[in-house]
Amino acid sequence: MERHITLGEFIIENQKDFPYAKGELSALLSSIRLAGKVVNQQINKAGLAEILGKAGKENVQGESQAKLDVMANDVFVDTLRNRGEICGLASEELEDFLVFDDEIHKKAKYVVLIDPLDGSSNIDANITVGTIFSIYRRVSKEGSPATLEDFLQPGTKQVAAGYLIYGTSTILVYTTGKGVNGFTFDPGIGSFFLSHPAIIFPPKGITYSINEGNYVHFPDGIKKYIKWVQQFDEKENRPFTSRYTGSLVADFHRNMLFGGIFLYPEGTTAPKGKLRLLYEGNPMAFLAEQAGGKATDGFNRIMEIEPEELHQRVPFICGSKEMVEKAEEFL
Ligand code: AHM
Ligand code: MG
Repeated sequence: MERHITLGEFIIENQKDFPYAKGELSALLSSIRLAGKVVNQQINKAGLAEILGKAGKENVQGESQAKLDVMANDVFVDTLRNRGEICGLASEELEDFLVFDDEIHKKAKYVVLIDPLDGSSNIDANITVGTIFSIYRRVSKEGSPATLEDFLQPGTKQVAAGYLIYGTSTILVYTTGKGVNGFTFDPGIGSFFLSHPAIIFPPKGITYSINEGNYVHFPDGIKKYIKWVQQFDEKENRPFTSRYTGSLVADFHRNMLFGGIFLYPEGTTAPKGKLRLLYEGNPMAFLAEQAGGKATDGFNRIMEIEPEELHQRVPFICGSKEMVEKAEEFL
């Protein structure tokens, strides 16, 4: 039987890529893996455990929280707090970042930003959702509590980023800046196994993902681009195919495997787009670039944008490099 590499083995094996590392990043990735397993298990039995539906509260962005949003947030916060690898955490579900300031955490080098359950409006319909994470080295002094500056770093400073996709299988995809690898969870064994080594974004594809219901609100360039993808051109395989789930993780994952472009532009109802720079845009941009794809707000590389606030939104165009460059020509 072919021997499959577990995520744990892979993390340890690749630790040597970080000459300064003392294993904290590996331990942190292992904590994320553990939290992901717990969330996966909860999601799988959600219909039985009466944890579907709304929590009856809104998050800081004024969006109503699903019970599973709250559950996933608590699992990640508790799991990462219980271990000593980070000094602070920011989440889509929390207005302010959390400072873990007992002695062991204060000495930690890293901070984490997460969207604990992305696409959660889909969950009650049993459609794919995900968890997105982004990891930075702190800029504040080790030994002191984490500060806002630790979280407001441009995406180029990310040490690692990734997502869990809870789909037909559960897959953890991550990068530490040396390519992108995906690991499928085997629920019988309880481990993630390397199933998608060295993922490469096809340079172009025939799929576009956008919430076209917002068409009237889009800038002219985006409207023209949409008309262009729908135009007949046999040589270029147009019209392209439209695929949009309402879960960024799912749309991104499909496009990365098969080639495609995802767009969430600004519009009159969402002047800066909907997606959040720090825990949606940047981690996905890091993965996209590491796989040979591209991510832009239309004019700037996503990862070079200087963040100003924790829950900042950003127009987001991401996918196969040639497709993103074509879209930029229209803007
Ligand atoms: P969420 O983090 O609150 O789930 O919102 C982000 C999600 C993305 O996963 C998805 O791409 C987008 O919102 C869909 O938005 P819309 O319903 O406006 O098309
Ligand atoms: Mg989200």
